[in-house]
Amino acid sequence: MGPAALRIAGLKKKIEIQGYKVRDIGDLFVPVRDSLSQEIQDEKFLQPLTQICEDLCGKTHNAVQSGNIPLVVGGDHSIAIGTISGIAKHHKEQGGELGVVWVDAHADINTPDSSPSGNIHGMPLATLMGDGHPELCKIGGDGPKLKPENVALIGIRTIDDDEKRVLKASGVNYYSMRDIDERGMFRVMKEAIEKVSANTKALHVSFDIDGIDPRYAPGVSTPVSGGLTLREAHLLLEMLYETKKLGSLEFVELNPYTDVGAQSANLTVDLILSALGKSIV
Ligand code: 4U7
Ligand code: MN
Ligand code: MN
Ligand code: MN
Repeated sequence: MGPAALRIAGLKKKIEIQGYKVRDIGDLFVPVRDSLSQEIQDEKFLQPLTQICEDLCGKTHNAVQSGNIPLVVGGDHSIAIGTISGIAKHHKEQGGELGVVWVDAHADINTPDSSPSGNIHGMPLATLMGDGHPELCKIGGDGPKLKPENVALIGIRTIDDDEKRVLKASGVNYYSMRDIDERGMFRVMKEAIEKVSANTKALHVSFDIDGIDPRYAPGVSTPVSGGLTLREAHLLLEMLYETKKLGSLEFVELNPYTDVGAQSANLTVDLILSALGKSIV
């Protein structure tokens, strides 16, 4: 439902007004959840998610290879496995690495062993660094897609007990809400950008809408209070645009069913515009 709400909010038109040529390639094939067997549901949709991510990987790979900027919208954050595998594959073919800024209330770095829920949307970051379900880890080729030092997690404020250990041992750069409270978004982002740019050819942003405080973005499935303000979220994306290295974007976890009117959908469109260079003056 997320992508449908963004289309109704005028996403394509608004990006075009900013001077881009936009092609909407439509929705990926996603089977209707309730039509799937009990066995597949018990496996937390691992098999359909693998197919969706393989499809998506091919599409983002094509997009970056042909010089386009893929903008992926969702939907469940599991899709980041497909999105990033395709983009990282392209940079590997060019002998370079991808840097990622991951905005989220959660750390999304659970492994199948550490996860309390088994839900794959809590595991994409670990999967992309090579620790996850084998069928997901091999999408876009064997081996890890991201190096931990090229990743920065921003806005985290709820992490499972075992996941904390995984996060600390991972080598990923992370900035919790506490860090943003203390240092402000500007200084946090300056440092995060320095870290993820140092050894990379291009940057990608994986933006989970639940990173924003639910008073601004209620339309998510797993709201956590104490999140980013509207302006903090815009500043983060404005700064990423200004690096001139942002080559791909993903905005996920928008859930129109829990939205208040179209508040979160409209806000997501505005955030995407900031990431694509819209400035106040
Ligand atoms: B999202 C969780 F247990 N950590 O792994 C898990 F709290 O993509 C939540 O960031 C994951 O929205 C949230 O299931 C995934 C849980
Ligand atoms: Mn989800
Ligand atoms: Mn989240
Ligand atoms: Mn997430």
